[in-house]
Amino acid sequence: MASCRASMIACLSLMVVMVGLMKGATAAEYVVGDSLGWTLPPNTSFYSDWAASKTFQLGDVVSFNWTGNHTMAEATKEEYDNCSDPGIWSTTPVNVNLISAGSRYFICTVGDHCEQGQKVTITVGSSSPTSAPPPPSGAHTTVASLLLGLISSTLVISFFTCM
Ligand SMILES: [Cu+2]
Repeated sequence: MASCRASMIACLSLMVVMVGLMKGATAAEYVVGDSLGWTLPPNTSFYSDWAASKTFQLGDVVSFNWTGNHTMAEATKEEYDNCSDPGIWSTTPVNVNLISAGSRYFICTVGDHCEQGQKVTITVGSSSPTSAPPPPSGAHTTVASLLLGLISSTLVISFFTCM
């Protein structure tokens, strides 16, 4: 049954392509502070402005990179607001995977860096009314998921037909 095998191979290749498309559509990597990186900012609103200019989605990665004497610590909202040291911090570079919705708080624990604005809130799936509408990649992913489901069921059917 050569034609049977050929159609199965075609389905499998399509699946691989679809999975690749879905990954491409969902995952984005953001470097905190862009070219400035994670350091003492020029003003206290620098990192909140930076975060406000992005739309973070589930599956995205936020990357903290720096040189010199800094740390990156994930804090509670209270620790973030008061610039108090959570006690556990990381050294450069740190990649944070955004695997859940909601807000996460990051600060530098060195000296008064946090007070000077080296702190950032990353919010995934913001429900705030000022947030921008979701980018078309969301719809793209939904279509990809539907197609993937269709292709995999075709594959299963052709598999049993071939037997
Ligand atoms: Cu610092």
